Amino acid sequence: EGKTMKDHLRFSVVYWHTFRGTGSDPFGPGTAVRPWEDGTDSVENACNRARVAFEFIEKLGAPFYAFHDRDIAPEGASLAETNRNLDAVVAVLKEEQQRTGIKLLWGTANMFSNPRFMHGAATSCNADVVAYAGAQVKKALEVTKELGGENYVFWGGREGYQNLYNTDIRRELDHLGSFFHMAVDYAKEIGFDGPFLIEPKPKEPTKHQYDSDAAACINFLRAYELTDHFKLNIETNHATLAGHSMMHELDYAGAQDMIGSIDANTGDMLLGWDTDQFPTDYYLTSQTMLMLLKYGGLTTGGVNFDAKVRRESFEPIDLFYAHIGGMDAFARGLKIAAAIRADKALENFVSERYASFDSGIGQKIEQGKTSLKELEAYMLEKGEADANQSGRQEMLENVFNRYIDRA
Ligand code: GLO
Ligand code: NI
Ligand code: NI
Ligand code: NI
Repeated sequence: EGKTMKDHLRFSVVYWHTFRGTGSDPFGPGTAVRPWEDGTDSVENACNRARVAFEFIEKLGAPFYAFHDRDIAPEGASLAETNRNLDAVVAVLKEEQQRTGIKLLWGTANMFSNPRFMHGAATSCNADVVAYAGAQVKKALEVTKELGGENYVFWGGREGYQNLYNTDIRRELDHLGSFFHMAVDYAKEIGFDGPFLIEPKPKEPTKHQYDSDAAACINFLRAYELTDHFKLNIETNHATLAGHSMMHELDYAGAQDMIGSIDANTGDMLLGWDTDQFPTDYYLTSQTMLMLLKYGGLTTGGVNFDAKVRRESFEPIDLFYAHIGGMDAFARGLKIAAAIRADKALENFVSERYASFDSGIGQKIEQGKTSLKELEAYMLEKGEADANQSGRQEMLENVFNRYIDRA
């Protein structure tokens, strides 16, 4: 398709797990060895961390990175001070981007860690929290624009509910819809023209997240007339938490032209939460790349490693091993997916399987040019023998295995 492997594998390193991750888990505090931290939450430390981050990304050879506003700079005593802190670190990031050529895949606002967001951000029951969230997104958009970010992401954070007895869903969804419209308007005003991406995720941190999966997000975007400005950022571990596969989420979104970018990681069959492990499974990376290729590949999006190393093995060198393992798994997955596509193996299954739509009544159905009356007349006249059998199904998993073995 005239694209190189690099065009398809726009790898991106996340600031939060990689440079801010402490190795903590629900049962204990951090264990990570982080020589770049001086133990303070100062702007100076943040600027130094930014330089170390770029040294890491540069050595890794990844073309992109992604951050939340609060990953890169400490919060101050007031919004104004917080914004000044951000500006100071952004100046360093900008220098480092220019020095290395590394680019910002996307920026986003962390509207879930600070206790003020306990009941959500745009869907909070407190209007002042919604206002604060608005101010935060305004600044995060400015910073993303300043750094040439190619997309801007909204993961729902705490946009959801714990309890229906005290929640007005209709109002909260309306607030979220108008919040996104304000973001679209402001992006236009400052000339930020990258796509906005919603990142679907169910179950955490609220019991029910409004953006639970691709289908829920797409429905929301249509209902609030936002589809011109938004696509999705699809994360593997979120797909599985929603009871789907990554392949399902990508295919469902792709069929509606809604794939924007991916957060690449993997869940663990034995663990029930967003464990954010680095992807190493060729089946998974092949299936992911197969779906991305099917829908034309990534354009502004990337393969963003929203992943962390496990608690028991967190030294700086592990960050290299983990990313390199993930990159290799995706490169191999891309080769396998490309081989499957070159053979048109799956397309052939699909065209054979739907052959009855190529002519006659099938064509009419496909083109929406028939009616229930006509379908009944057709059936009565033809007889239902063909309707009583739907043909042999191939063992497709076996087909997939053939390519995994070959590549
Ligand atoms: C959490 C999400 C989160 C987002 C990030 C950017 O489970 O994966 O890390 O990717 O906030 O939107
Ligand atoms: Ni993510
Ligand atoms: Ni996640
Ligand atoms: Ni995650």
